[in-house]
Amino acid sequence: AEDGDTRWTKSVCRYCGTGCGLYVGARGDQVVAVRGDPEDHNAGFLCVKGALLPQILSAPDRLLHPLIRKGNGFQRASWDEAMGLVAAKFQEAIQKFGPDAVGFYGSGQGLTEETYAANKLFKAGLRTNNVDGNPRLCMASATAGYVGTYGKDEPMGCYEDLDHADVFLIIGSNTAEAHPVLFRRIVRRKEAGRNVKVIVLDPRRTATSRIADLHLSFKPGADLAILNAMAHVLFAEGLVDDAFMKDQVAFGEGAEANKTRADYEKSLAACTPQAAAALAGCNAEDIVRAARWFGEKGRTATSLWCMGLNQRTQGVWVNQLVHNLHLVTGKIGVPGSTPLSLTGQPNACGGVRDGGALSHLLPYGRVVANEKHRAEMEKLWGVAPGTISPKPGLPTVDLFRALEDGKLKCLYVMCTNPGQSLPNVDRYRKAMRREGAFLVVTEAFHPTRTSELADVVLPAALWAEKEGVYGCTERRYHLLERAVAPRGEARPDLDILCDLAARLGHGKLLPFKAPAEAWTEILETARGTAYDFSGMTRARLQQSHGLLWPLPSAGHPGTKRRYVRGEDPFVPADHPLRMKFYGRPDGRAVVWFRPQRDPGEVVDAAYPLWFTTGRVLEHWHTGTMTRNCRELRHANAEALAELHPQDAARLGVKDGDRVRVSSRRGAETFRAKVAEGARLGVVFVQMHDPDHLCNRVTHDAVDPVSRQPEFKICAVKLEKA
Ligand code: MGD
Ligand code: SF4
Repeated sequence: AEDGDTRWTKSVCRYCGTGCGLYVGARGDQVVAVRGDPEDHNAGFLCVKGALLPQILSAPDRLLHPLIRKGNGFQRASWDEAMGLVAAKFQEAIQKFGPDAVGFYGSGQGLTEETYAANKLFKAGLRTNNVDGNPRLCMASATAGYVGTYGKDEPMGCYEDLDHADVFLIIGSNTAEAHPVLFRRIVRRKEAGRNVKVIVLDPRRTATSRIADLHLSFKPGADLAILNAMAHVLFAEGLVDDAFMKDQVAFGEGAEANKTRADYEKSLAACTPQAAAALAGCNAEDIVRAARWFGEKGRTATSLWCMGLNQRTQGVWVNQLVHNLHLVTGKIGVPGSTPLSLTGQPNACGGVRDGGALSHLLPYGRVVANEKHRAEMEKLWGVAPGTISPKPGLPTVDLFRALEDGKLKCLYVMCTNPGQSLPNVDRYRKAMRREGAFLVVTEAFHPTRTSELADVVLPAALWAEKEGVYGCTERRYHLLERAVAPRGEARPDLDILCDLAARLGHGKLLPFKAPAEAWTEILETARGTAYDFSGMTRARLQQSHGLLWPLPSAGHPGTKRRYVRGEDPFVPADHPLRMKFYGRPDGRAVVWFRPQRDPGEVVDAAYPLWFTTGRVLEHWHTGTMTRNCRELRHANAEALAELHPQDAARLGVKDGDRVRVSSRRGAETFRAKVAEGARLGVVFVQMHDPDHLCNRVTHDAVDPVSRQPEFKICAVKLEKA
């Protein structure tokens, strides 16, 4: 639409997994404004990051042409020269060492078409499953939690559930800062004055806990005990739904869902609130109160969680313990009652999880290890039977360890900044610069903490400079339309991948002249799966303000609540029960007994403080974009080490002092912030500052199932620097 000299195109915010719809206003080749889409789920609202998006496109450190490393610096190169070098290196590595000598590391911020193309090129063309991405650092535990409990990934609920919830259980999520527009919706619900209760489980007092009716602070890692104790209270006080459990739920322990309700109750017997409180350093009465509010009959309950649960060596288990609360109370699949994992990134769901762009996955619920799934994808991708390797590839931390030990020779990094965002980052920064390793980075900015390590840096078109699909937390897919031309010589990642495919002799696999052509192919790969959105044509996406799958035919309106009779097209209208968990063969969801376990590292005499990391309102991830916005940079300039006043007094540290935080892996210096909200014994640092890398300190231990690293917990000491 035109408005004076300003053209408005429909798009989505570049940042968090809330996925706010917006319009981009451009004049000539400049984006001059954004405004929230009043017809989208965000009702026209944007947070401060979204509102300041226009500044990032014209930032002074935009990369405008390809670069090739020369010694310790870089030289400008032509696209042909740079792509020729990349293709030659990849070809040489595959010829000499086989397909698994190369890999791809992508992002929950790439467009769906881009991630799809990379996945197809590497798995069906180059024949390696070494395709992983930053959703491994972000949502892998949520994914494995859903798959273990319901048989399929992705939440069953939707944002509208927030408008109907009587109780919010917010655990391991600082929603107010990380998902501000969703937080606004929770606040609005609370202010509507229907005795809405907000329970926040978080070791720190945060901007989110400010609205809590009950803030339960606890020792990092002790939340498994608390959630089991809540389940204990629900059974002890008869706050469970017997009929729902009898008809819709199975019980399990370990890997098998072969237990009974009686077995489960027996396992819970020792999980008393008193035992949990003693372990967690909180009040037993608070656990009881939280369980009573959650379980109260006739009231709805929604739980929300994010990295505080996912970035853990017990990430999958603790996810499943949240699902348990909903399944034993039957508070699921009705407006206002749902477990809803908040997604970190704007397209971790749509592009990577749904699109199957992790090392063990294939598109739309298929897995590498399943012969039938491989055969289906080989047919859809038009490659010979047996082309896709049956061996799952390397998940993120292992991928970078393979770069370290020389097994991986070439890595293509797209739309992510692992030189800052990996845990124990100095180890992997060294691996990226190892003699003999070849690192390609496609980036919109330079230098970043990864591009500075690369052999070739390729300039990528950014956000409104290209077109494609994003899929956010609630299974809502949106089309982002191109508003302006890319800066300088930058190209959309899809173009770059198609160019690379052609140079590697796989042009036929990626013949796409435009993203819409890739989308048409993607619809076919989703058809007939539990993700089916084959009715979501480009034209419908253009006309809509986001559509929720399943959406299996052109006329289908989309699905707000999955697995629910009368809403989900895959649950027969005459199904005798109100829900059908069709992801599992018996149609039942599983309540898993998962006992408390310690995190990967615990405090001791040498490293007596807990260390935890996360996001702040003003910044996005590694800061490449938001630190290019003047107002955001000024509002929150630098990562500070936040600590409790008593810890500060004991260590002789005052506000603003320089302190050195060290763990068994590495150390970094920060200025101290003595914060009332900090928990005694816990230090918090934001992850966004490229000049103060908290990941020098974090732990690269991973969850045994999801392989997601434990960014949220490790042991440190703190001294005045
Ligand atoms: P981003 O800053 O999002 O961080 O970490 P990263 O993904 O590494 O990196 C995206 C990069 O893509 C930016 O450098 C940006 O400039 C570039 N870019 C933007 N648009 C485009 C594009 O269209 N194409 C290309 N090619 N590049 C583009 C995030 C990661 O960090 C994640 S997902 C999580 S959940 C983890 N969280 C976390 C934490 O909580 N604590 C600590 N300590 N570390 C963490 N690391 C993880
Ligand atoms: Fe963007 Fe998230 Fe803010 Fe919405 S809440 S405007 S998606 S950063």
